[in-house]
Amino acid sequence: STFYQRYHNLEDIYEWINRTAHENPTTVKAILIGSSYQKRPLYALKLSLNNKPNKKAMWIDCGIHAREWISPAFCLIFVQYSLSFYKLNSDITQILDNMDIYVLPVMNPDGYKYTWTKDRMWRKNRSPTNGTSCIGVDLNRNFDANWCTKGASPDPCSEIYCGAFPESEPESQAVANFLRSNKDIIQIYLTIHSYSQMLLIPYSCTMDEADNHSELYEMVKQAAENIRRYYRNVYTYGAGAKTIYLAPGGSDDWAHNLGIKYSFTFELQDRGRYGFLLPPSYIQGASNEALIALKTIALKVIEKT
Ligand code: 0X9
Ligand code: ZN
Repeated sequence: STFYQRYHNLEDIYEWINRTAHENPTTVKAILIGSSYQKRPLYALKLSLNNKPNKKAMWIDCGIHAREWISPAFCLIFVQYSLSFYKLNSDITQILDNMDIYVLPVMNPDGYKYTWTKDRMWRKNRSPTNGTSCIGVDLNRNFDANWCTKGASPDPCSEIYCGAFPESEPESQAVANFLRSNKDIIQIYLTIHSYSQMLLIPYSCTMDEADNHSELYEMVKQAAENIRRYYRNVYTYGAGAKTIYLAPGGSDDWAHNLGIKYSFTFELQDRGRYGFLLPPSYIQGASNEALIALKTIALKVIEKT
């Protein structure tokens, strides 16, 4: 199997980031957006395939939740695909001709490292809380979107602990700061999770519909139809709170409220047979599905603007 058909530990991913930036000096830049609780760097890759001025942008983050290994694997495949198939595949060419893409392969490096060394099923980051031995905040409950209401927990021992206050964690703060600083150019926010095969739109933090709900709904519907048509696999879709569960403090809802109107969470394969322990032989197929959904959405956004 090739490099991309395997899961990689954190050190190998850092090496890959470095190598990818160095081998593509005109099209890829590694941007340091912050660091984790344990002081590991958070590098996003900026893909900018042509010099067209005033381009819009898309943001993709992977690995918010440590045990969802298919997520960083997808980010690596996506970067590789973009660099290899620009000018060969018309969809990715059109996308990259119209927007720069920022890719954060591992948003939660401390947690990811921990899943490789200590506990494969770890979800949260690794920051401690005073007065308890329980470790970690759920970074996808730590954003400022109806923070710590129903669907999140104030208990540091919970898997869905929201943290001491919104953006209390260096990882969520780094992403929020980057998006705030670049919100005028970033049109699409995409965050990759697993598992359950869902394409989610805001809101998850309330039962309310987003202001552009029907537009977003049409996009995930078409994306799911394309996955079904090309790969014969079923993805459900819709507003997070109604499709999966109420879950406040998520990055997608927060980005939407910031003004990044096209905001999505993808939950990749599978539907529970292997769950978080998706075998490496499924990486390529799962990533192909996410890729076609991403293309469907990005092309729609480009068409509108
Ligand atoms: O609960 C989550 O954070 C996500 N599911 S997961 O199994 N990967 O943990 C769903 C996130 C949906 N979006 C928001 N809750 N904002
Ligand atoms: Zn997740």
